[in-house]
Formats: sequence, structure tokens, C-alpha cells
Amino acid sequence: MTDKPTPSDWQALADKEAKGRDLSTQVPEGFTIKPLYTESDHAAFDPGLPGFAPFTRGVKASMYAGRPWTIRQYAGFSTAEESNAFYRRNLAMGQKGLSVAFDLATHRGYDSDHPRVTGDVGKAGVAIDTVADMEILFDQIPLDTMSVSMTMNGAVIPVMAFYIVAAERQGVAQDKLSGTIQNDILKEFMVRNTYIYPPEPSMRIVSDIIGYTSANMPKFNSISISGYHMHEAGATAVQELAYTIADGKEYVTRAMATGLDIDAFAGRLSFFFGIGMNFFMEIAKLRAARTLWYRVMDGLGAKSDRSKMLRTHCQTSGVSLQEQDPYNNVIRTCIEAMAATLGGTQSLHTNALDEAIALPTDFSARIARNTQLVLQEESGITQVVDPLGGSHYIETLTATLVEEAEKLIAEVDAAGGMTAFVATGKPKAAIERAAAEKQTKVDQGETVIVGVNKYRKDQEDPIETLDIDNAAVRKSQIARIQKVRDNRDEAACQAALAALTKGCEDGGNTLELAVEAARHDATLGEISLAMETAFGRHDATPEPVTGVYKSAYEFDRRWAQVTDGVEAVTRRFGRKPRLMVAKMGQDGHDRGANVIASAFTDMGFEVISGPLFQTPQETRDMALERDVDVIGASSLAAGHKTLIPELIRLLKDAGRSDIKVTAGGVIPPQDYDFLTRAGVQGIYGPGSNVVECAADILTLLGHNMPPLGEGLDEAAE
Ligand code: MLC
Ligand code: 5AD
Repeated sequence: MTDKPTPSDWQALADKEAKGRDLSTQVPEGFTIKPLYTESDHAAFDPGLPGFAPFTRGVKASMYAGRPWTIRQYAGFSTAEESNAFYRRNLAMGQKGLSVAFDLATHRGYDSDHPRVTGDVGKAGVAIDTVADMEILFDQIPLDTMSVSMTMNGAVIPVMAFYIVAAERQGVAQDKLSGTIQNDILKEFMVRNTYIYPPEPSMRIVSDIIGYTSANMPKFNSISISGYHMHEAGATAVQELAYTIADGKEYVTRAMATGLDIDAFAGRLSFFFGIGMNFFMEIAKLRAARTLWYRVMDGLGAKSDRSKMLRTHCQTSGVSLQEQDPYNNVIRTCIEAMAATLGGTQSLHTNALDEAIALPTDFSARIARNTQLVLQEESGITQVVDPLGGSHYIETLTATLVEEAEKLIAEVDAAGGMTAFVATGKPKAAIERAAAEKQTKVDQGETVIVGVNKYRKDQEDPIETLDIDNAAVRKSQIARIQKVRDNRDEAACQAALAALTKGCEDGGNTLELAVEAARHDATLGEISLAMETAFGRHDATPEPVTGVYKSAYEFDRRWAQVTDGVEAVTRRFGRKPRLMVAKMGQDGHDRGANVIASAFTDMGFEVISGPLFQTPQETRDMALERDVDVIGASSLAAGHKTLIPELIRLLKDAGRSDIKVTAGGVIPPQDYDFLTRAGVQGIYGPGSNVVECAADILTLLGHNMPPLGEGLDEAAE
């Protein structure tokens, strides 16, 4: 018998096989992944048992063996009628819970007839202006048995009020309602950008909802503390964990400061994480999140176990999906869905394969849903609780993520909590830096994306996508608003709105007051405005990071070609070429815009980052005032067919058709022709390379740009 091999025997053998090559991997999370883990790596970490503190292995003892996760697909588009029909078709085919996506006009507290939102109505979600819309949205869906999640943060008060009153009109009392309201404003200020009011009154609204639901709606989850959007904005797993848990800690502290008993509300706090392609990291992330929350809540004095359990929804990652070779997205989503379920999620949304192009069609939504049904009913994943528990790698990763996230949480604590930390701009900047670093790795081919920067097809196959007739939706919404206004008791409605404004000023519960206004059929825009009168509106201009691209591309030939080009144009113009990165409409997704702004600044352009939520007119005026050469319009919320042509028309009216307009973001290929005919001179979908994009723009500016990579040697490639 030979002796049992030791870890150093393994090391020697692996070194020999690798011929001295280093087999470890540096991850964006800031630590190193070894090629092998053994028991000794995690001996100090005790994950306990499922259903028991610290809940690392799951919040229920029986987990999916007792009840599988909820298949909860996020959806909404066009009118309440269309979305209702879509929900009912999906429920009939195996979906288990609802999750409402509202359009951006609704998110930002505007009725569909508001002039600022013409391009947004019904586009990225369903338009809801009145209780009447909400009643139609849930027509024939029994709200006493169906759990409904609503992703709403900015206009959270009118939306909750409408939901409560729509249920009342269905004959369902508030205490029977089960579901979740997102109500997570801190991450809006950090990454998602659908805030309305300044931070302090916004934080008060969160506490008002927690207070109201804990008193009146015992089955309703008062918040969905969301890391997802940080993940999508480019955060590492450690950042997503730390900032999300720190957000949760802040909400709890604030709610306690209003006099609420922690155990009276904490059992209805829920979470939401994004699940990307780093399979094991994502599984460990969910286990780490539960461990972290247990420790935080224990530290805050929670007594009941329920208060210390982190229950979460997950969504597979939108940014991991690509426009090119889109059927690969089915594979990616399946891998991510496996990670979410092996990590023990309570509820899950799987993205559709056309994610990077448009909202789901019935066809793509079916494949997305079936991905979960196959996992649940064919794969055996549900049979065993925490099936990866005890894996040396998973346990070590879990422990490492807990440790690293705790360091970041300590930084937040030292700054005085997350509201104060968000106000410093540090978490937003840290996430943007991580995003820019990830993007450079993709652009340079170090991170492989199949079908995009490797194995790319010469010609993409066309796929069918959903197109929404925004003008028709707006017309029908405006008609309904009018009908509601004509039929309501105007004096009672106005009195309720005035009482709401007064309550905002002197500390009444805003949700309670808004429910009264909703009973009198006040519109979403009216309720939002009544609150804005007291609270004001919050504006923000992006501040992209600089320097990340320059250092990453230091030795890259193609980058040098582009910066040479920028220098040549600078000499010719007698100043740097000016690019305005514009965000028009209510679309707050600014990761792409920030990446472009950072990269172009590093290349030597003068970049003007327009504020979020501009109208085409405001963009045009700013472009003229700053005398820009090019406007890059970033659109991720389907407003491109309305807003960009409008901008071009306004430039023409001003006699400035010489200003070039390009478009980037989520733009379906079938719209390219339309935009080109409208005068757009370059279109850059997801997966576009920033260096190639810059080369195009230099050409537009009259520079004789040599083909990129010409004369490139092997090493530079
Ligand atoms: C579960 N239950 C069990 C059990 N498993 N009982 C016995 N044995 C078991 N094994 C019980 C639970 O305790 C609960 O009852 C009930 O069954 C339902 O289970 P759940 O686990 O609570 O699931 P669910 O109701 O689906 O709630 C999941 C949730 C919730 C807590 C995470 O907050 C939720 O649904 N969130 C969804 C959020 C969402 O859809 N967001 C979309 C964001 S999209 P009880 O009595 O204990 O409650 C977005 C994109 C954008 O944001 O636009 O930017
Ligand atoms: N319907 C379905 N999915 C949506 N998403 C956003 N809006 C909708 C909608 N109306 C998904 C996408 C996106 C994430 C924020 O949510 O996956 O990346």
C-alpha cells in the first residue's frame, strides 16, 4: 500500500502537468481562486443546518423538497389590458407568481399625458395612471390567493395605494394581500435612477410603507432590498453583497428610529439578487448573503428567527445576455437559473433570449419559463436541500465572500450608514469602476463571450421581437384618465390630495393618506405632485470615472490608433472633439452611458455627460450651448424610435444638422433601418467594442481612420 497522497503531493503533480503555468485565477472580487480546495480551506466556517441559524444552508429545513421556489416572471408592457392577458396566459402555462414591470413614466410619477414622457408610455413596462388601470391589470386574477410583486420605488406611494384600492374593489381586504413591493430607494440613488424626491423624504417614504404594511398587511413583504441593479451596473459579488446588506441595515435602523419594534416588521423584509455567469461564485453569494444578514440582524437585537432569515428573489443577469447569436442566451440563463436555485432562492425570474434586444414575446417568454419548469420538474434539483453544501470550494467561497463583504460593510458603518455613504458618491463610483474594468476585459478578449468577442458569426440570424405602438398606448391611457376625472367627486379628490401634501409636511403616514386619495380616484401624477409640492424633486448629473481605460489599454495598438486619431482631430479643430452622451426620456439605465463617457474621456475626447431624463429639446439646447460635434444617445428603455428622430429634427430646425447623432444601447436590428433613415449615423448595440465605436466616430468627424489593428503583431493582439 502506498501512503495516502497529501496536498503537497497534489501540488507537485499539478505543477508537473501544468509545466509551471500558474493555474490560479484572479477574480474581480479581489481575491484569487485556486485550482483545488480541500477541507482545511474552510475548517473554521460552520454553515449549520438548513432552517436553523445562521441560515447559510437555507431558510427552510425542507427547502424545495417541501415546496419549490416560486416561478415569478417579471413582465409588463403596453396597456393594463395587454399585460393582464399576458399574465393570464403565463399563469395557465406554469408560472406561479406575478411580478409587475411598470413603464418609466409611472416609475417617475408622471401620468401618461405628461409632456415629458411621450416616448416612454407603455414601453419598458405597463402604463398605470389610475386605480381603474390597476383593476384591469388584475382582472380575473384573485388577489387573495395570488402573490404579486411590484417593482416600484419612485412612485411607490400611489402604486401601493392603487393596489390596495383595486383589491378593495375586488372585495379583497388588505390583510389578505400577499406579495412584495420593491420600495428600495437607496439603490435607486446608487444605480437604478428612478427616484423622484430627494434622499431624506424618500427614506421617510420607505419607513412609512414598512409602518403601514406591518400594521395592516401582515402577509405583504414591505421591501425588496435589491442587489440586482448593482450587479447589472457592474458590481462585483462582494460589492453587491455588502452594499445590499448595508442598505438593509439602514432601512431597519431607520424603521426602528420611528418607534417600530424590530420583530414587528423584520419578518417581512425581503431581498433580491442578480445571478450572473460565475456559477459557483453566485451560489456562494446567496449562502453568504444569508449568513451576513443573520449576523447583522442579530447585532441589531432581533429576537425572532424569522427576522434574521434572508428570503430572496433572484433574476438571471440581463447584462450577461447578448444581442449577437441570441440563442446562446438560453444556455446562459439556464446556467444562471441553476446557480440561483442551488443557492436556495425563494423566487426566480429567468430572462428571455431576446433580453438584449427588446421585451419578451410569447415565444421567448415561454422558453424562459420552461427553463425553470424543466429545472423544477425534470432535473432533480428540488430533491435535496443545499445539495452543494459541504463542497470544499463552495464552503470556502461562502466564507471568503462573507469575510470580504464584512470589510466593505465596516466601511459603510464608519461613514455613518448607507444613506450617508451613498451621499458621498463612493459606492456608485466603486461600482462604475468595477464595470469599466469588466468592460475592458471583454473588449480585450480576456473575458470570452461566445458569439460576441469569439466565435462570432459573419451574419446574424434575424429574430422576431416585440414592438409596442407607443402612440396608441398613450392615446388610450389619456382617454381613460379623462374618463376617470370626469366621473370622480372632484372636491373630495382635491381635499384628499391637499391632506396628503399636508401630511408630507407634518409627518402623517403618506401611504395611509394616499390610499384615501386613491379611493377618490386621484391619478398617479396627481398623488406624486401632491407629494412633490412638499418634498421637491431630485436631479442628478452623472459623474463617470476616468483613467480605467487608459491604464487597461496602455499597450494596445488599436487604442493607440484611436488616440492618435483623436490627436489629429484635435489639431485640426484647434480643440478636443466634443462628444455629448445623452440620456433622453425617463430611462435611467446609465451603465452603458457611463462606460462610453469614461472610455472616450480617456481617449482624449471632451465628453459632456447630459443629465438623466432630458427631453429631446433639452438635449438639443445643451448640445448647442456646449458646441458639441457628436451626440451619442443612449437608449435602453425602448424610447429610441421616438426620442432620437425628434432630436435630429430639432437639430435640423436649429440649422445644426452638422452635429452628428449616434445611438447606443438596446436597439433591435429591425429598427436600424428606421433610425438610419431618420439620420442616425452610427448604431452600437450591446457587445459593441468601445475602440471600434471611437474609430467610427473619428471617421464621422472627417478623420481618415486606418483600419483598426492594421500591422498588428501577435503580442499586441
Ligand atoms: C416556502 N414556504 C414553505 C416552504 N417554502 N413552507 C413550508 N415548507 C417549505 N419548504 C412558505 C413560505 O414560508 C411562505 O409563507 C410561502 O410558502 C411562500 O414562499 P416564499 O418562499 O415566501 O416565496 P414567495 O411568496 O414567492 O416570496 C418570495 C419573496 C418575495 C419573499 C422573495 O419578496 C418575492 O416574491 N419577491 C419577488 C420580487 C420580484 O419579483 N422582483 C422583481 C424585480 S425586477 P409565509 O407565510 O412565510 O410568507 C426588477 C427589474 C427592474 O427590479 O426593473 O429593474
Ligand atoms: N418585461 C420583462 N422583463 C423586463 N425587464 C425589464 N423590463 C421588463 C419587462 N417589461 C427585465 C430585463 C432587465 C431587467 C431590469 O428586468 O431582464 O434587464
